[in-house]
Amino acid sequence: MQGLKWSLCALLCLSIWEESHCRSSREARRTKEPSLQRSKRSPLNHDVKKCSYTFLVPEQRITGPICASTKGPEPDKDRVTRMDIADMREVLNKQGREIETLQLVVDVDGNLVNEMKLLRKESRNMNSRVTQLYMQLLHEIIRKRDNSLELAQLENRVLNVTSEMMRLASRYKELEARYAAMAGVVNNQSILISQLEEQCLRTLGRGDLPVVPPLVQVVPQNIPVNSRLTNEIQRDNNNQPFSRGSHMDTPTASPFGIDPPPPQGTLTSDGPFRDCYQVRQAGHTTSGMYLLKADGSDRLIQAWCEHGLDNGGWTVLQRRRDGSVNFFRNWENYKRGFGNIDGEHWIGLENIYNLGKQGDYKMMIELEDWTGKKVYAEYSSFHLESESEGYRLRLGTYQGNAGDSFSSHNGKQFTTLDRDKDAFSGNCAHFHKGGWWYNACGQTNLNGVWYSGGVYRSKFQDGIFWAEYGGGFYSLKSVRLMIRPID
Ligand SMILES: [Ca+2]
Repeated sequence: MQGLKWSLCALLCLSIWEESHCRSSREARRTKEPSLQRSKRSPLNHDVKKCSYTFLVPEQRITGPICASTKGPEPDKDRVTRMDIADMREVLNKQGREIETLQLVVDVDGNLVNEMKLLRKESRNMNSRVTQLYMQLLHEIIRKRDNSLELAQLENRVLNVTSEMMRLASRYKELEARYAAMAGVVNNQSILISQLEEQCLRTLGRGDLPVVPPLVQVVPQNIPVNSRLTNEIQRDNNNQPFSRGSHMDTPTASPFGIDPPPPQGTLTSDGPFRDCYQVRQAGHTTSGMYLLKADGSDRLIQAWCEHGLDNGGWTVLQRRRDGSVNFFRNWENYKRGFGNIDGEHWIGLENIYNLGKQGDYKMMIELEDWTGKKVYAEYSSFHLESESEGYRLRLGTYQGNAGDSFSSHNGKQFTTLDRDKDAFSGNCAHFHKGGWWYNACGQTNLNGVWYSGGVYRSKFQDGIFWAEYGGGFYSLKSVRLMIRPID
């Protein structure tokens, strides 16, 4: 309460002093007197000065005893200051150490910050990489979906092609059946015509003519399809068989191997060899003409060695391919051989006999129809008996895809126009226009007349036929008879 009264008093005195000071200032400005008058006027405000003894009087004589009542002497002051300085130094040192510690912390924190920055940068890189991988994954998914679509389209196309193939196959079978029926009609008509011709001759009183051999009536299921049937069926055999060079069709490639057109004069300086198998063993791999000499024979043989078929080593005994050589010949010709070794030829019965008696041989007969298809008939063994036995045929068992039309000739002697050794009352060579191991007369006539186009029209079955493959009125395009030692 006492303090409050002192405070109020002090405020009152302060306001009075301020008012009087301001009034004296205004008076001073009004009177424009020097500041000396103000110092003279100060005794007039003595009552006010008594109230404000503590702070407001500027004279030095009042201040000492009143305001310094709590302060100590100066020597004490100096001693405390030195202690304070020591304390301060200690504090400063402490603070310095703390600053160093803080600096270390700051450095560590800076490293942490840098590390954090690096981690953030790495994180950003990882994010971009993840995004990139995600895009790649999306692309891959899209691509796979496209591939699966493409695959489905291809499958559809394959299915369509397959159904189309099946449709064509069934159509082909229909055509084959129709062709077989037509070929049967042709065969029957030929037989009927022959019978009618015979009846006519008898009616005309010429019944003393020789009996005609029975015609082959085999019409196999797989008749070679021939697009030229309608043209060739009307051809007469008298116009066809021996016109050299008029039917030089190039044979198609053999399904068994390479069959190039043989060059002339490929006879090697080696040899002679006992057979083409020995030629092959001597290292010759090119098909061509080679000189042979069978064991126990002084006779040199020019032969065609086939090395492009079934490992090679085949000695070709006979070849037909273009009708360039006449095969309607006598005994002596068939005994010695004729034709061109690099084309159509017959190697000779005596040569076949000499070759065959050297060892155990097998026979391969290769047939080609007019569509270029090749089939074969193989016989497990083959040799001929001597001329005194009429070069009797000795065959083993059949295997192949041409059908067996040769076994019925097994054990038969060779017949030519001038030497009839067949089982028929007449001469089969006369009717079939060739030389062969005729029976009465037989299921095959590979030395017959070379007709162009396949199915032919003839009074007798004199074409190059193989009854099990095409029937008696289908003349094959090319034929080869070959032998090789049994493996
Ligand atoms: Ca006879």
